[in-house]
Amino acid sequence: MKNKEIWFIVGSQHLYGDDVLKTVEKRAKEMASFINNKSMPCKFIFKGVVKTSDDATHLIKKANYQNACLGIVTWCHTFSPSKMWINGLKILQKPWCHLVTQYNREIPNLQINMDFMNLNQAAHGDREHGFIGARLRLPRKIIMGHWQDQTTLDDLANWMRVAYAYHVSQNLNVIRFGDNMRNVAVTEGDKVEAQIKFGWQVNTWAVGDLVKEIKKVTEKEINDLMKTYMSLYEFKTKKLDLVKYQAREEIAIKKMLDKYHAGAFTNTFEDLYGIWQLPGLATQHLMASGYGYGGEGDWKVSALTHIIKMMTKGMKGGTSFMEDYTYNLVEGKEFSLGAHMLEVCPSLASKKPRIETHHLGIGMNEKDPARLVFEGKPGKATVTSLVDMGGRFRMIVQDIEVVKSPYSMPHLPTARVLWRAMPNLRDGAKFWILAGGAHHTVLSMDATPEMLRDLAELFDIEFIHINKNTTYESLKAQLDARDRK
Ligand SMILES: [Mn+2]
Repeated sequence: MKNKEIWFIVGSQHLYGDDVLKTVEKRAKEMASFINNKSMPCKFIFKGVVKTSDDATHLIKKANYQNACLGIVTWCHTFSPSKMWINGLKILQKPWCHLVTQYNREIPNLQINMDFMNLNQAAHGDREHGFIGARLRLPRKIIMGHWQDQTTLDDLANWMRVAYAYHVSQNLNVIRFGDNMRNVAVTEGDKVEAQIKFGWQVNTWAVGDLVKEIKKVTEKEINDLMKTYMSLYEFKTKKLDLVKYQAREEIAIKKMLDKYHAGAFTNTFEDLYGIWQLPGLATQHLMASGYGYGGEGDWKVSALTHIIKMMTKGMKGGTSFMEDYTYNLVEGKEFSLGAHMLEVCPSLASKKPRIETHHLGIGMNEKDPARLVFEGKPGKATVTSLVDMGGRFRMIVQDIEVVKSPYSMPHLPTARVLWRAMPNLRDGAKFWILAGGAHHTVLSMDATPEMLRDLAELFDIEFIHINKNTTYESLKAQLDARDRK
């Protein structure tokens, strides 16, 4: 992300004379360098003052074909007649952010005169620019505020992360080891449509291909990875051969992912021929390294886990594949318990995860799979689901608050996260189910609803946000409007 570029393009015109244009350029450079020095996720680079239709088209063409460029930020220091932007914006293939700002923060009471007004007219320049974005029906992020304000900078940083996530998505390969779990509906989907909308190449590899890789892993490779496990996790098992087998699986899966430039994978307990046990610890540690995972062949949630992990890279929270498991319906203590059979990412852990080995009845596990057991750290988070509605995709995001669990659950052999759903469990679960949200989600303590909404807009898919203000009527109206399409 650090090496990618966001291009800052400033709008003006020739009407005001060369002196004004020189000032505009000087200020734009100063603003770009100020923003770039604020440790943004990507480089922020001034690319020019656009004065004509040819200027705009030329720069946007360049932005389209330069791999390092993730997207453009535009701002109109003066009035920049928008007909000159049409041909350029029509061919724009990358994310666009319209930064609504102005150079000065305060109206200079004693100095303000007509010269000042002619130079500093972003307030109406940006409205002209905004109209053409609306008229062209282009997805665009609008950020408003003084360019030195922390809120403006934070908004810009988050949008850069979204632009990076969009780039990651367009280049993502997903490996499916085996098919989806038999008879399950929500993990299905149109893989051709997914490639058109998201860029994902979702393809199958035989479990036998993985078995071949598993056999090739050396003792030295396993011992090296065991050292890493020892440095990160507490060993609560004496069955080291079972932990070593997970290391062997992790190394083999990683080799295949890297060989095919894949960022995400799936498997299913129904198809483990030639493998001793379902990868548990292996999958958990791969997720901690940034790979996406989806259980039971769920390639949509796997791809989304990887994309959200990349979008929030370097942030402090954590992101994981998740599943709604069980409710606590005691009045005043209404919670959802999220977990999976084995595969929850340790980036969510409240303290050092423990490696444990336990019997797993589901699937073809010859021996007890090793897995990381921990409790999730408390804090605000989102759960996100992506479903295929037939001809179109829908992203459903719910605000949640992870809580410190009042239950120690000493016999639960999996990682677990307990949360409060918004607006409350009774309505939150009802709304989620009404919208068709899956039992598999991506839980993120870093991705905000706004980032996810902006990403959905870039993908050109439906977006539903369940939050503290959601009512049955508001949600039903949104869903009905979409289902009528
Ligand atoms: Mn599952």
